[in-house]
Amino acid sequence: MPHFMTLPRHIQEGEKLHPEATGELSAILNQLGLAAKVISLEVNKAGLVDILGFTGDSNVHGEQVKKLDIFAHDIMIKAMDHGGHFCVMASEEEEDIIHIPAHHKIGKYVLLFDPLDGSSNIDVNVSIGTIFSVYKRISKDGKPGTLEDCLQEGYKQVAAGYIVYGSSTILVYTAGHGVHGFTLDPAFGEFLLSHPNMKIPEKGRIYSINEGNYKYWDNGLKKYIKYLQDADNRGVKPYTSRYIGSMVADVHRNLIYGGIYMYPADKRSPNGKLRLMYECNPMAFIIEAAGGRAIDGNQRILEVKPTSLHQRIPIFIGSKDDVDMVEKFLKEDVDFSKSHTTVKVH
Ligand code: P6P
Repeated sequence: MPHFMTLPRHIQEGEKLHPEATGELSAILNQLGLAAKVISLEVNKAGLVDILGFTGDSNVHGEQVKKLDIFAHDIMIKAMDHGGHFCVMASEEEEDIIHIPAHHKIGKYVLLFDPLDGSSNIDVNVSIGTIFSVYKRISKDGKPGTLEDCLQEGYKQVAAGYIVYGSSTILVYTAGHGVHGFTLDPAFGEFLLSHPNMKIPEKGRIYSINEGNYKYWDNGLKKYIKYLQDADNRGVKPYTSRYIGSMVADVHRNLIYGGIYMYPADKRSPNGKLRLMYECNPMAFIIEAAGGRAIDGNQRILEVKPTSLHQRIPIFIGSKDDVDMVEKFLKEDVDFSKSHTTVKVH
């Protein structure tokens, strides 16, 4: 791996390989890298807020101390609203679409993002993440973007990525030519290529789901989870359960080790919990680009026709064989009780 392969250099070299690239997407990705560095700095001192006397709504400098997810939202807006790349944006933290300020040039891209997913984990120092999704506009150039620009199927994304703020800060993105991971070197504030051409193992041994909801699950899902737990009875290495409560961290681990993350519909949440436009679509775009799958139980996440900005959707995402298997249980409601289960074990 070439030394000192920074995010800007990697994007620029990627551009040379793809003449159709306009260089604008590169500028967008570089700006997102800048926003990630600023958010990472703040996230990494979150625990110090109380110790350093940053109490309540104002800190020692008399500045307004915002909740970290609002801070992350503001940073994403400030970093992205003036480059002339976007016609409209949308955030998990904002009910309506976000227009580009009148005095800024209106661009031809659309940005949707979850500024800080898993923010309830901040107070207990558990990994959290930022997720972003980029589309080309479909409305008339030169005018402010529209809600329709934001409500496009996931397969139309031109780029997607996430930043996971964990033991280190890692930015993972795809612009349709492979999935690439960069680790932030805090010594000089650069993202350096650490995971080139990421591919998710075809089959994993990790499943991620909130088992506290077990009694609300459909029978097919209950049977699938029991099937995983009995893997050793079939001479297969048993699966292990890993659930951090932060989708970006769980999906990132499964991207590297293999496995499946699930947030299903259940009797209490008929559409699951995760948001389609700025959580499931970008993560599905990345995982499919890395050779995995992402479904809502019936169809590819990326083919779901969006109906509203903050709509929720069930998601089963990860290693191809694992998603194939849960799909079988969800659709065939496999009769697990029979010793010779009809589900073929790979
Ligand atoms: P639960 C965080 O709030 C989040 O959106 C995902 O990052 C995470 O996987 C999930 O919700 C956790 O939800 O209901 O299991 O606590």
